[in-house]
Amino acid sequence: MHIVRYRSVSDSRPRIAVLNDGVLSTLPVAGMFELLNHRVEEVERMCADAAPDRSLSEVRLLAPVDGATEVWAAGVTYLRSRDARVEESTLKSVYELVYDAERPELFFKSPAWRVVVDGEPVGIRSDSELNVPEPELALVVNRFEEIVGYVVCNDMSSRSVEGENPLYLPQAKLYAGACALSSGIRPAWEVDPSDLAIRLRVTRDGAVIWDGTTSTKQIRRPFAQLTAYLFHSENYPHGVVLTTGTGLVPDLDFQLHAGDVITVTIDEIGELRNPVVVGKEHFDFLTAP
Ligand code: DO4
Ligand code: MG
Repeated sequence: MHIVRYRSVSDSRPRIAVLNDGVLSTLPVAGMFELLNHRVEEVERMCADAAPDRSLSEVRLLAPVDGATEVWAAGVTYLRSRDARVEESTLKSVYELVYDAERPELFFKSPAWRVVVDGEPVGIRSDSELNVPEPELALVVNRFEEIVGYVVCNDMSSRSVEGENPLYLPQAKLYAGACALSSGIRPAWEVDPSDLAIRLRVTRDGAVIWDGTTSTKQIRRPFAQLTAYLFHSENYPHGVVLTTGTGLVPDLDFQLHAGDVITVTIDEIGELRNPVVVGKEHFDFLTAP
């Protein structure tokens, strides 16, 4: 089962539904933001009570966030991420220190309206030479700091901008098309996230040019520690998505190009596939009325 946002041709207003074997059961909420105002046990009850009302083939799936829900990201939570950043950066010690520190690295990634979904493009900055996808498991957290479910995230990153100076992190991480989420939220009551395979595959002109797999078991920090720091001094009245960091980073000789297709798959959670484009002009659709 997944929880999705969808739009149908007969109704311009996005709706929230449970998706089960190609059948949608619409939920009586105004948006995902309202669902994330409920306790997990209430969300579970609402999902169980929903009645099937349409087929997946009649609708378009949207990004799984809306309202004032924000996407935040944890960084350097896997050894591979620490080592890759030490390799690329002019200031290596910040990454070694944060990997071992009690306080995790957390950064703002995206408001809901900038998030792209499966099938839409992801972006590369036109002033960046070295760019990678970051395949990550993301937590969907309600206003009470409870994990409601999980989605697949691609935390697109400019290695050259971040590598030049860690203070450029917001420019390396927040730009048009940098945050992609899979459309379906896999409910927390249905899955154990402690050892899920995360796979990244990049194809160019139909041929695989990068393929790798890791497991959520390799993460250095408990999810509850990440959410505790996120909620320590801030409130998320419409809930929040927290992506938990990457355990897969290609070597420095790997470069994304326009036209590449990135596929991130997480066992039991879902799949996210996006073509790569360069430049913000490809993302006018995010601001169209
Ligand atoms: O420290 C920079 C960002 C790290 C990150 O996004 C990751 O480890 O996934
Ligand atoms: Mg990341």
